[in-house]
Amino acid sequence: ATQPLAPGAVLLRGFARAQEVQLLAGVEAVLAQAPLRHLITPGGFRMSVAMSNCGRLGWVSDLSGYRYDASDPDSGRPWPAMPAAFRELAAAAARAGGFEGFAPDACLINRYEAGTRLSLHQDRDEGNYDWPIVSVSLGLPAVFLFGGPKRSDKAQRVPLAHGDVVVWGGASRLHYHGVLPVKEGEHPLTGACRINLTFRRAG
Ligand code: MD5
Ligand code: FE
Repeated sequence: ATQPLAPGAVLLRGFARAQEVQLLAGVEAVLAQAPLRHLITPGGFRMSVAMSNCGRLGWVSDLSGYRYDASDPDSGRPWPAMPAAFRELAAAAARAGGFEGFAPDACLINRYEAGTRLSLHQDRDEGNYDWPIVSVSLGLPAVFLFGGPKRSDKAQRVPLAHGDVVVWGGASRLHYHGVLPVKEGEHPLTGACRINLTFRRAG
């Protein structure tokens, strides 16, 4: 079922479930080429989320700032190509959310273990905000914090489970958001973690 969360934000419960095996195989293939790592924020803190990327561009952070880069700073090589199952799912979800023709050039892979959190932030390193960000949750559940255009706006708590997809477009595209610490658990496909894929038009 499709559920509007706010103007421009649509929650597609279970939308990715039919592709779970292909998506997780894609994650494994990408991570074999570009392993997960804990990036350092410009302020010098190690992120609790472990990250990697696929597609033409990847999101990276270091002491000099946040940016999208065509190469993996750990290897110097281009990021792995985006698996076909990723591209197809992202385009189908965007279409279901009202965005026809979404062709992401970046996919950030986030891994959350028990206790991992993502503090409140905006995604504003992309070249254009007319395209949505499509977010796919796999494995352990999490509570997503969906705020407003200002950091101080009150945040709604949205539980996200395996297979849920959210299309964040329109007015919600630049809203503050985060993820509460993930609870311990075991998922039959991912084990003790949550994997989130975010598809972006970055360039
Ligand atoms: C996650 N990841 O669950 C989330 C899903 C990130 C990140 O936040 O930056 O890697 S993406 C959620 C998102 C994107 C753009 C806008 C909004 C949410 N929003 O308006 O709430 O790992
Ligand atoms: Fe974000």
